[in-house]
Amino acid sequence: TDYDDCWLQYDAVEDPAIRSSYRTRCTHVFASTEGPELGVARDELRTGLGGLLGRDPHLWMHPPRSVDGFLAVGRRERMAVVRAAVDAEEIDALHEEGYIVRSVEWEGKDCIVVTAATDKGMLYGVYHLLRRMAARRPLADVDIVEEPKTEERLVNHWDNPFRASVERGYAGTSIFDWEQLPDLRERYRDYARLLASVGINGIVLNNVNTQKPDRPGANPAVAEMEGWQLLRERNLPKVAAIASVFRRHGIRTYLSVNYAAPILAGDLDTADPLDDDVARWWAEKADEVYDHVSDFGGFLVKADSEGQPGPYDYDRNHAEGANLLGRALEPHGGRVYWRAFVYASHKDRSVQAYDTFEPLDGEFLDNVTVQIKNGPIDFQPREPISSLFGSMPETSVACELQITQEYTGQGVHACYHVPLWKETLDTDTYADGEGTPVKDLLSRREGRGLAGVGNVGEDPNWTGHYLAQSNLYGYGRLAWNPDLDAETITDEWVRQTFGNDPDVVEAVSDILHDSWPAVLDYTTGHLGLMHMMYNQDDVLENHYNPSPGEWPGYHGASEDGIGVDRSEYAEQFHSPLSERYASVEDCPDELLLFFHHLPWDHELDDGTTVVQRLYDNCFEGVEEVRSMRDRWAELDDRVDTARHRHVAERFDEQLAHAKHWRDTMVAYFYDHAGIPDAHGRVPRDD
Ligand code: BDP
Repeated sequence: TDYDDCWLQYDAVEDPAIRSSYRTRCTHVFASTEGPELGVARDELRTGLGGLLGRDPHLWMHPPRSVDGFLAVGRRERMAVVRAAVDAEEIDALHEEGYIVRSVEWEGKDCIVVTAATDKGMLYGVYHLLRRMAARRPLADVDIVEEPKTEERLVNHWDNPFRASVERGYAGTSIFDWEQLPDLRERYRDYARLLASVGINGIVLNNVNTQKPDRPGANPAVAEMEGWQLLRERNLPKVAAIASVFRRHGIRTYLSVNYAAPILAGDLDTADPLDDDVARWWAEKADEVYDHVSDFGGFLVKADSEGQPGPYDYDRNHAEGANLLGRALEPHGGRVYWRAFVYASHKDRSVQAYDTFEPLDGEFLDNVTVQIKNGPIDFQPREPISSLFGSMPETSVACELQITQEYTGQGVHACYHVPLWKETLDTDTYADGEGTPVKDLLSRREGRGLAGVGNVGEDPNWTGHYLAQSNLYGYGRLAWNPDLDAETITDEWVRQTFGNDPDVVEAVSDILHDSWPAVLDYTTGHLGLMHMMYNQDDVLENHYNPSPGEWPGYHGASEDGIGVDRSEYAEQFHSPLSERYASVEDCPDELLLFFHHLPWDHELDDGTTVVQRLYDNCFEGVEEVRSMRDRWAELDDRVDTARHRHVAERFDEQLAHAKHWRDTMVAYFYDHAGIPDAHGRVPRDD
């Protein structure tokens, strides 16, 4: 193909001992052929083993004879070799998406068994095996029993159908060609492979902004291009075609819908959730969708937010709003993802979600999930967790993360989000006393899990920046198991993507782990400031360049100090988080100016003043980028030329842009504080 394989590179094993051990066990493959997911598994084994072993594997319909060993993929009840390796009780106890990968000696042969209770489980097991081989880990005594820790692991793709674009997509145009659909492109399959390989089990195809009233192109002449059009009968075969590809990879398809769809796509004059005609319209629409896509996942809704219609238009609350759709989907086993990102009356947006949703806890139907962004503002480089986590015990909740780098350098800067997400997931909400981290609220219950706003586009490297592939990979792995630590995920990704040269693994891992702190330093000064970036809409660079003067309400800079007093937000947390955030002394530095407005010369723990720390961090951020760039440069003979050059150029651009950020930020701070930098860097002489 003319696009990259990302982490499914399958480079040939060079070490003779490892290669021979792999060849003994995996040259011959006895794999079930039933079920579509097993077809995908066999294809992946053909490609993967072909690459890793340096020769095509032989696929058998029965256990191969006269060989030293083989790989068996199938159900226990169908294969004697699987029965020799796995007890019936083990399978019975296994989660339906779980799997077992185990070595066993069978009739004198060295075998590896991949088995599960479902075909999908076996597909995941095959990906696990290949991942392990890509990292050159031994197979001789392998014994893995794996189950996902979360049920719902979604990518929110944010495609703008018929516009060939992706909202907040920085990787070129859209891969979905809605004009040509239901004709399929090979790329859809490869996208599905990438997602399945990390355990993603749902995809919302289109953007949550299903209608863009205040954006360019939003006039009646282009209404044909609005996302809500996907619900029209004539477009459902297109959705069904995509769904057929994802289904084989264990992924259910969902759509974002417009709350006013009964008016827009139907002929009603209201979308009032308590109106019988409206309820009937949605029920019939759901029937129609399921006629085309029998395992359709459900609807995602952005309501009463940034110009999108919602229940508030009819003086109804968000439970009434969401349950209307829940009832329509319920007979088909579908689910509503209802976003908590509501914009309404509040002056400071941080308190809005809790005020809107917490009082409604217990009123949502079982098949409604409230989808909550990790933080209260909007995917900023760092935010405290949303106060809704741990405040809705009777409601299914999902955590929405941004894989795409909207506020963290877009397709140009390296910014590895896994440590950011880990921070959110590991934060203790104290909802049930100590030891109730966010990740536990998302685990092991139907309707709970993670939703990641995607970063894939038509670019040959899929994500705009080769290093940004790590964010898609890391998101999937964390969604599967939020307990994984960042280092493990990084190591897996680097080995599969750039190979096992220890120097490369170390250097790329270090670069990834240094990248978020660097971005935090030069884009925020690293004390918890929000929205320092350009916010003017309608331009591609929106949220990319510095523009601290634009929305001072979010960061509170004035002559007497900086930061915003968000004590009202702090109060929404359980104790002791609420007290910790409310106290200037106890609030962690990295969130200090999120919660407090402080004088510029307020002294931090180490004796530095606020303004001095901001200066220092902005300067430091640039040096961190320089050091990432230099480390990458040293890999020029270790990474293939095309990828090396691409990333090197991005680092040059990032360095120049980081300086621009630094200079803009420190000048802005100086203008308000009037206090020069202790090291003479601000104000500048020139
Ligand atoms: C903001 C994005 C905007 C999204 C919105 C959302 O700038 O494109 O539509 O969030 O999540 O971050 O709904």
